[in-house]
Amino acid sequence: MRARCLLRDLRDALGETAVKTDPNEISPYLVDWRGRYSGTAECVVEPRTAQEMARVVKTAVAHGAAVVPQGGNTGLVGGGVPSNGADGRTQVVISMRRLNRIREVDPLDNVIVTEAGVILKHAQEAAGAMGRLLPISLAAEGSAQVGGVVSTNAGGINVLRYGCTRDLVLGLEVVMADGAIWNGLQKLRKNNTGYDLKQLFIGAEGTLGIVTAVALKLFPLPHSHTTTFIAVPNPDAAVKLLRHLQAELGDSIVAFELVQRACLDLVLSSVKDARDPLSERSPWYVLAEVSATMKGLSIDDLVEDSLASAAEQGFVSDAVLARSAAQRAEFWRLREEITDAERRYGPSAKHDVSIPVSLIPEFLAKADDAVRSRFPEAKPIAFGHVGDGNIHFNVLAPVSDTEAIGMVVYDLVSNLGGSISAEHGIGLSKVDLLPRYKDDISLTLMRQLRLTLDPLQSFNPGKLVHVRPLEN
Ligand code: 2HG
Ligand code: ZN
Repeated sequence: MRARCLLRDLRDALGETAVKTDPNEISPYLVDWRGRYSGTAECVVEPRTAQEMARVVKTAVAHGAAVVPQGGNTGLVGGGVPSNGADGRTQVVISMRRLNRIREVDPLDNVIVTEAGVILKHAQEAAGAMGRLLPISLAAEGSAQVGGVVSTNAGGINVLRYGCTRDLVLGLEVVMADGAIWNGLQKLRKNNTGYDLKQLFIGAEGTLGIVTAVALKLFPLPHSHTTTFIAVPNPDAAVKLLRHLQAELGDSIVAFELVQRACLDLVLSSVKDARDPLSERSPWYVLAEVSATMKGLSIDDLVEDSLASAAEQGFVSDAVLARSAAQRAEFWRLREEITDAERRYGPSAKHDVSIPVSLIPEFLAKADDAVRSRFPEAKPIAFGHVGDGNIHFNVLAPVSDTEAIGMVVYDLVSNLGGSISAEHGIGLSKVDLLPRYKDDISLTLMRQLRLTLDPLQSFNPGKLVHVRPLEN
């Protein structure tokens, strides 16, 4: 009876077609793309404006239902799908799909304002059409949406040069738990009038409010790129190579990705037409991208000279520069296909961790040893954004071993002063682990914030942080 009223009120608020209940139609919204997390929902709603979003929230709250905002459903921690453990409450999935207007691209203020459901790639293209760069870039950018990028504080490949999403957001529009629309969509680079409220919602995984629009910083488009696929003997050499290149080329190094040979093998064996760019096998590789924002610079020559001197010092065993846009795309495809190739191979335990860059070699050696000795069948494969200390230490292993492997890896990360989530977030996958690795004062503050901004716990229940400490 209650659910029928909820549906009727949602339809009154949004119109018939924007409230979906057909099981076939809504089933893709109830499970994450890896098939690891799923739950049930009364319906999927598709608001088209912030005002409609406010109506959805008010209606759901009035019925005691919970709302689960969902963007492109490309997340890796189960943050965007309904949970099974929402205390038996009715859940409404909010698809951001139709909230998809680019409101403004302003090349003078270097700002783009997009709604939350805009696909990241479309936002990049809109900025590019005005001669500007939106630097947030990740493998899932063809389906990830801006609202999800903000709500997970996504990282990606360009963090080394441009920072993560948190550093790139100038303003937000957010629907609060009481249905109020907070217009914090400012374009200012400086605003020292108290708490930086937008930061609360960035990386909050939809637990404090629902982001409906975002103002993001834009940058000059680079005039040229040099992309190079480099064989390195070990991770220690990769870190030394990074510092060597930075000393010579400064912050023109945009991306610096580490790839273990096992990742390349996975991609080569499952991606059509993929081929090894180098003739000899190497245990580790770096994919680096250097870009020049100044006109007329021949960076290929500078990069070649720097790689030659790095080779003399033993940091590089071989390297090849992309000689065309197609080859550049090919190098990046080898890196970006790792996640899909890993999924095709079978189940894996994912560890999206952050470590001080200097400790990455120690972490990789210790984690590899610890996992292989305790789980002889498991196969660690490591890759990631070594330039900013973010390693994806994934382990091909049965789902039943995921938790135990996680404990081994995360304890090591914690002992090295790292974080159990660098860029993917907490979602459902790490919500029970967070109290083990985060200090009590932080947890208390997070709970207080959550209860203050969403007293009835209507936003994305069961994700990110439990509002009450877990019983031991
Ligand atoms: C990447 O860096 C993504 O490609 C996905 O963050 C990482 O699949 C993963 O674990
Ligand atoms: Zn990543």
